[in-house]
Amino acid sequence: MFKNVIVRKPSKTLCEGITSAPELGKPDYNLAIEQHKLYVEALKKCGVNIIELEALEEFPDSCFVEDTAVLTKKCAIVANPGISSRNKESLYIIDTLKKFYPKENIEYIKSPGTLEGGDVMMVGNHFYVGKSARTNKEGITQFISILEKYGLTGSEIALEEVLHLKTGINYIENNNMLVSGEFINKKEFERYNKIIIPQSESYAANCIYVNNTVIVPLGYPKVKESIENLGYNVICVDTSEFRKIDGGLSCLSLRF
Ligand code: CIR
Repeated sequence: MFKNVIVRKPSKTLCEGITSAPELGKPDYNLAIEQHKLYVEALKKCGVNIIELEALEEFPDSCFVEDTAVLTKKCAIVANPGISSRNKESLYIIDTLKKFYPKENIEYIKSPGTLEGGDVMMVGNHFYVGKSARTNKEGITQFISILEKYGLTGSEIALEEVLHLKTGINYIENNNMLVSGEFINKKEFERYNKIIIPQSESYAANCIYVNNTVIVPLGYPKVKESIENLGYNVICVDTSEFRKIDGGLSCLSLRF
């Protein structure tokens, strides 16, 4: 069960966020704010306490708060984002983490190690970590040794196509794994019940499980139906403005 969720309001500078899909156009700030509100409403329906942080105008991508930390039952790990325009975002999450974790259980990924939370997928006490353009080998080594200090485990997954691990694969509990593209045939995920995301709906591989509800991006009917067929309660949330800058549902929150 998740008790708490941290989100950060989108900044007005959002339209300058990093994107690999400029053809989708720039995000509309007012619509992004509206969509963010509905995202928070959906999370509230899942029974969690919401901690909403103020926008950080100097960081266009800062609403993607997931990338700044990894929160486990035993410790919080402050990330070290691997792209310069986002690197200092992680400094702004520390004060909030101190309200939930004792100081000695707050750990840090240190340079030259880099790691972004979007590259980390939690499956029980095991954490899969994507080696990506943002998360490097040294970051992964540091991350796994921190996990092991707390009796948790981690393993590396090499990424070839996607930005972050969770851009393409997400665990929705009960052994169910949403898999798209490069993850469909990866041997590391053979043991799970794989829900194959069709190429036409690949964006919807990024769903979030929160207390027996799965939040699914609006506009991906095949994915929605597959998840409903597994017996989950499903809530759809429109994330069109965040998609324009490579963001999805998981990126917008830290759930713990
Ligand atoms: C970035 O490139 O960092 C942002 N425009 C998107 C971050 C998405 N975050 C995530 O997948 N966890």
